[in-house]
Amino acid sequence: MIGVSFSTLAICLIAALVLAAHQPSSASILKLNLDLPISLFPTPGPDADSGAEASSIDRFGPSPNQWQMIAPDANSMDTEASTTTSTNESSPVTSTTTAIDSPILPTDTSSPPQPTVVSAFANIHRTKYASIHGFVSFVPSPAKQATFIKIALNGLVPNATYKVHIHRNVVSSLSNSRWDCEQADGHFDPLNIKAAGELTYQCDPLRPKETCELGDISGKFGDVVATKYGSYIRLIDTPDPHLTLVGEFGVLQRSVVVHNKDGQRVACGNIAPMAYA
Ligand SMILES: [Cu+2]
Repeated sequence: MIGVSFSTLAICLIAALVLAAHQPSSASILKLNLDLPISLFPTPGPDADSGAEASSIDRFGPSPNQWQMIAPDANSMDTEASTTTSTNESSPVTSTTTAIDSPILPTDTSSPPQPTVVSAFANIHRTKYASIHGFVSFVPSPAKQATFIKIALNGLVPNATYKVHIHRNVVSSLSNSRWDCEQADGHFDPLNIKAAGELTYQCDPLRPKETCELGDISGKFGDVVATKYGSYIRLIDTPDPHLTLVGEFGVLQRSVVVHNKDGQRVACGNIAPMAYA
């Protein structure tokens, strides 16, 4: 009997020790439970969106420790909301929503204003027929009712005569860096002057609108005649009253072709924007 009683006493003693060992852990859990109501339900402030912020975080299941870190931010939001309310009494909630929840979005979704082309320029390139270089520029007159044309060329045959036209299409270079002016297609003739009399076409500079293709620069202003050095430069002092940069009679995205006396296309280049306003 004594042996059994001793054994029972020993078991009771061990059980008491085990219970004592678990006591701190129980206290810790109790403390955590006491803390949770404070951190999970922050003190309501004037800002309803602080609660919305808490709800969105709650969906991702944060631990109580995370809430302890979040809580100060929520408080600072409340402070910010209070500040906003004091400065903007009419719509405090809207202001706070913008400050906290709205992503950064562009305020203006319309496309930026397009620049206006104020002049155009054709770089003139060589071909397999000749090594002519230069440019032809187009600058509107101050009232933009007419266009000044400037031509500068070199590499011409000395004292030879050439014609310069605006052609309908753009051109491109070949693999040997010589340009293919056949791509330019026909003359720029939006008024169909030549269609009225293909074989009898005769440009009269005194009646350009009625008798000249719009792109017939040499017909309206005279041929290019090279110097003895094979160069040519001219600012045509009378602006062309019918050419424009853009629109129905616009020269942009077309090409300039230089013909020799046989009509061969010996140089050409595309008319591109040169300057913007
Ligand atoms: Cu031509």
